[in-house]
Amino acid sequence: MGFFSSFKNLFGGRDSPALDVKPGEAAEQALDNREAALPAALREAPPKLSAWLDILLAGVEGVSPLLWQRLALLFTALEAPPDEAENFIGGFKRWLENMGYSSLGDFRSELQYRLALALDLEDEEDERSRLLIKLGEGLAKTRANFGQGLNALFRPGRALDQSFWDELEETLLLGDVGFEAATELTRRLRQKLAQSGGAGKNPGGAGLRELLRRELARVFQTPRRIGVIDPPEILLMVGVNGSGKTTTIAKLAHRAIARGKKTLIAAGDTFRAAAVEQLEIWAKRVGADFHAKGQNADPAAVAYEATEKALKESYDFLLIDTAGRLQTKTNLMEELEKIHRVINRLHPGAPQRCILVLDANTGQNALSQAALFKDSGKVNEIILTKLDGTAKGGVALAIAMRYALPITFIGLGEKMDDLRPFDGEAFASALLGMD
Ligand SMILES: Nc1nc2c(ncn2[C@@H]2O[C@H](COP(=O)(O)OP(=O)(O)OP(=O)(O)O)[C@@H](O)[C@H]2O)c(=O)[nH]1
Ligand SMILES: [Mg+2]
Repeated sequence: MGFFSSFKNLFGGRDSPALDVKPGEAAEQALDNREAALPAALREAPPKLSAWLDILLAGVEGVSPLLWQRLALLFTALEAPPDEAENFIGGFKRWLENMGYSSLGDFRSELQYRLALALDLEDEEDERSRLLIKLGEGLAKTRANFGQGLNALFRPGRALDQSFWDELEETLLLGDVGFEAATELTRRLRQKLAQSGGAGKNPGGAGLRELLRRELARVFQTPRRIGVIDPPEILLMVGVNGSGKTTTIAKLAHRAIARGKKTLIAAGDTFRAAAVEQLEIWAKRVGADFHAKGQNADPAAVAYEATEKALKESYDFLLIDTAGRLQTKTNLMEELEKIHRVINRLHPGAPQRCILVLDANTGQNALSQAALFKDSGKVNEIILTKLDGTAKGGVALAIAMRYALPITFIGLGEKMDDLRPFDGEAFASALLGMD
């Protein structure tokens, strides 16, 4: 949707709404004046969702009729169909109630996130800069390891001798990049310098940093995949316990629902009763439908029934949770294989996405988990969680370099809007403190 341009045109083409103000009521008059001035202020603001929100949320302290009025103004200005505004506002109200949030500070970021998704704004520059800020904050610890070492290393005048390359490798290792990736990155950087005819010359701190940034970003380039064609899109979430499968399912469902997708969540982790309950609570919070058979049920049976339901009731999206361990002695990989089989029998080609969730805190251990699941779990995508607050963010490089698996999303916190599409360029910049 040409949101920014349509927004500007709409406001540009209109006069401020006529007001019916009672004379003498100064405070009310001032308020009304402020409301009337909003379209003009929006028109003059930089074409960015965050700038518009600054204006729309002026004077809004929390959940209040004023908030709904301002959001309605945004949708009206866009000439969005009335039910779109109603759905958005209704959905957001329910979410606020469920979360128990009332003050703006608690929900502003979620509001912006939802608007960006509902209005297809994620690729806009605004969203990107928000991601960079978030990434920068999330990767602060990793960067502390990396950045200080690199600053010392990349200081002007430093000779590019063997000790330089050894130190670079060590610095990369400190950021949990792993031995293989650290050696390979150092080799590539050395080669790049040689190719540019400056093998022994130091192009200066910024030049070296930029060369390294490009090499890091290149590691994350994976071939584009064909999108899902045959709905429902079925997604199987796998990974060891505690990696973040259940919360990530909730976050993905939240994103899908914000995009208007009919979403079903299935409780295929039948290992603990609490796992089923936890997922049900999440489903309610994000407004997804839920299918479960309780604790100890056969996970493949849950997956089968959920797929049947999703096909029969025309769901767009089905997310299936799985356990990181099993009650019986059955091998976890055999169990996952069985789940794949039963889903595929009902819906050929599905599950289209088998996502391995890895906790960044586990560092190099995440690599062995990836090896295990990749060989036997039919994984075709990775989500890396808990990148906030870990010093081991460099593990993303090790994973991307070793396995031909795209990292699609990263977890940067526990809130619903803390799951972000992975952007290799942004990640490389954040890692090197170049945002
Ligand atoms: N800080 C942070 N915490 C996260 C993130 N993702 C998940 N968590 C937390 O990690 C913990 C485990 O998450 P779950 O989603 O329950 O993990 P799981 O893989 O389903 O675990 P099992 O069901 O035991 O196998 C929870 O406390 C989450 O809130 C993240 O990106 N950042
Ligand atoms: Mg779980």
